[in-house]
Amino acid sequence: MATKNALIIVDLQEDFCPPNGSLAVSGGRDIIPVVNRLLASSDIHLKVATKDWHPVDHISFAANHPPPNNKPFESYAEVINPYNPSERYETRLWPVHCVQGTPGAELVPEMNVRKVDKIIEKGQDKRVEMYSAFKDPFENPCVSESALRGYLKDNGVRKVYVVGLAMDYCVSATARHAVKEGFETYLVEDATKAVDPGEGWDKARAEMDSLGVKFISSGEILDVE
Ligand code: VGL
Ligand code: ZN
Repeated sequence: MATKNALIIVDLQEDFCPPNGSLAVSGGRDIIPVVNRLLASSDIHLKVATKDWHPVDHISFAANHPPPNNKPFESYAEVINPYNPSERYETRLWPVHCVQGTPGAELVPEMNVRKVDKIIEKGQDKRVEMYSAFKDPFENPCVSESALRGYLKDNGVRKVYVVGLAMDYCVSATARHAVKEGFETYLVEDATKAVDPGEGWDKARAEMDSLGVKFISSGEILDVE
């Protein structure tokens, strides 16, 4: 049997999209038609959508930190791994976004969700940021792991196409993680947008490249049909 592949649609949710998203990524809505074409492709065997799914007291929300270092997009906070207190890192603070059960956490309604085989939630543990849709942090001791790795492995997937929002945060972390987990990993460049489209895009692309993520356009995938 030919190698099984999967589409991973990262966080294509209202809060990451204009016009009303609290953490709207510029052009975020424009990728939806491209994602729908990929969802319709019979050359992609398994389709997964992830949802950023935070409790209201999540550590990544600027509003949950004391002033003056609590400005969304600008401030950073120190995060301590609860299982390994010597492991500390700076993490960027965001507007309140994708709170469980709120309209901002909904998948965008234009996406053809009937073609999605599995929805995977991430970022539920208030103590850690979770950009990667696999787990966080990557190295053990892990604080938060989603069902993604098991779902892909159980279904015999070897190759993944990563799309969604935002390219320089959750998409990049998910693609890098996928490589580490042994998947042949492609970023579909016309099906993603960055929070910081200039420098942020370039830096994330270089990071993914150095770890072995490959780059492709949706046309190259859909052409083979
Ligand atoms: C994301 C910032 C905070 C993302 C999630 O989906 O890229 N970015 N939470
Ligand atoms: Zn988030």
